[in-house]
Amino acid sequence: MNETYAKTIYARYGVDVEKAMETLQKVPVSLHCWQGDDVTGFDRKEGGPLTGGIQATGGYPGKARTPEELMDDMDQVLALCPGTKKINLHASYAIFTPEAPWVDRDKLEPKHFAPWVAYCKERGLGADFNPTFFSHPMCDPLTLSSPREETRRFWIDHGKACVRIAQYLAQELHTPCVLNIWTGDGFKDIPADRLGPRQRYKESLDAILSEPYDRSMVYPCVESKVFGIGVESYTVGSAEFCLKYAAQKEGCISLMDNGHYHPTEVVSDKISSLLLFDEKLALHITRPVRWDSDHVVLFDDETREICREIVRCRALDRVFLALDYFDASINRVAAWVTGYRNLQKALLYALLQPADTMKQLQDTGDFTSLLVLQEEMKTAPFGLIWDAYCRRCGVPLDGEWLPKVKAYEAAVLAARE
Ligand code: RNT
Ligand code: ZN
Repeated sequence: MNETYAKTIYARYGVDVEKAMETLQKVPVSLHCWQGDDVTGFDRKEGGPLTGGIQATGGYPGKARTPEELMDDMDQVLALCPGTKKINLHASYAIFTPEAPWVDRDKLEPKHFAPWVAYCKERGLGADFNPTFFSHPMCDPLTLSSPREETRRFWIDHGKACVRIAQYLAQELHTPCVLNIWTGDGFKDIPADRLGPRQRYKESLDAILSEPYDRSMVYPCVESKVFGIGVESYTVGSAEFCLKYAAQKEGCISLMDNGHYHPTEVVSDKISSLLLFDEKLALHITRPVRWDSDHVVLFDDETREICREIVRCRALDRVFLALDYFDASINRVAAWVTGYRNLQKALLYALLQPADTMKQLQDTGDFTSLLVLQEEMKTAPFGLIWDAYCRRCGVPLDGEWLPKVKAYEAAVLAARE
């Protein structure tokens, strides 16, 4: 009844609600495994700090300590989120077993991810992959751009191992695998040589990507950044470096993380330019608060605008969408679910805009009508359609999922130290 009424309102603006829901249900969104354990991973028995200029702040209890716990937590999240899911793994989440004992990152093999493949197969998920160029003794602190040959060799070998693992994930799961390369390489203070590290980074990337892979199944990308904690003055993999690297490297695409730009720069304005020149584009959806703080993704203006750009460019099948945040100050499962559902909301919101009408108003110079229409769409009965979408996907509605997370917290998370 309510849903029917909501649909008539959208129909007034020429929006086909059924079609929007049907489209969204098929768009893959990658769930980042690292929200569940504050980017710790399983390959550092001795512990050690999170490095690379990123930080997970907060000490909320219940952090996942083992692969089993992380998988259990991810199951909770998957059950509470609508849409087509992939999972996003970092190399540091390799699972060591008697059949696949511990090796250092330069020697990782597909078998160290066999339990993740089993996990994905049981749930019909695809997987994306990331080499881990941080939180490791071989960061000197540079990695792929280090002047030390031995350091670069180690990390190039790590990168190549990850190409092979990405190929394995794609093959086993019959789903394309995004292989995202990000390093925190850079300097705290003003460098004496900006070119040298970038030249070495380029050569290291070339060496990694000389490893053979199937171009239709593995999508390597380079993620740029403006600065990190302790790396305030110079980032090797800057925006220009990554854009130019991807532009000239066959098969390599750009990844934009919306926490990685100057504070008034927005990724929503960059998407159309990249899509004009590149077939594919990858995004990390996050929320920067004053800096690259990786707060939980909200249903906020910029998240909506990013999604509207993708929809308006008719590029839902050309953009790889992944979440990237880590909040250790609240229930981690709730943090995951909130961000995932918010990205779904933003995508649905975008699909419910009368994009063609708006474009026509712009092209005919009727900016008055455009402004009015844009404002009216903000209060269209979106919540009712969101409910309908959740029902259609068989997941709880808003107001229904948090009690489930709280129950899981009481029964499972609270028992973890
Ligand atoms: C860091 C980058 C990077 C990481 C993950 C863990 O600033 O955003 O994507 O967050 O690889
Ligand atoms: Zn990122």
